Amino acid sequence: MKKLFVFSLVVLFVVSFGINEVKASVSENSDLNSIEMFASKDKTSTFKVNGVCGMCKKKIESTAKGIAGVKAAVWDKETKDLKVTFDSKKTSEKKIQEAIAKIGYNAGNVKADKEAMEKLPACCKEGGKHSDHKACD
Ligand SMILES: [Cu+2]
Repeated sequence: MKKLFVFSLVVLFVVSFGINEVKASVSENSDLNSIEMFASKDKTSTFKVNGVCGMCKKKIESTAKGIAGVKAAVWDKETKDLKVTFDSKKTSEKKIQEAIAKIGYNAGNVKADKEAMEKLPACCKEGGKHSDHKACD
């Protein structure tokens, strides 16, 4: 009789532990994550940014990534294409372009802020050459 009691305790323990584990894995994988993924609308768009060198690349990419909602930003020095992935509920292509224009580059149809452009190293200005400035690669 005692054996049966112990046995049933063990069974009870295993069963309740098992249930907890199932609960834990349900809440981990979860509705919350999938709801969020469902709610966020990721968009990818590509537009031209008239940077010149590797330094421009860093600035352009970090400016884009600094905007809330931007998930990825890659600028190609050769093609001048900036490819951005962003949550369209948090930001927009236009906002990203305006932020980049503010640091001195033409972005898509948004023209560079003139003052910021004047402050760029010579090599980073439109038509600049890498050899114009040692800091530029
Ligand atoms: Cu540059």
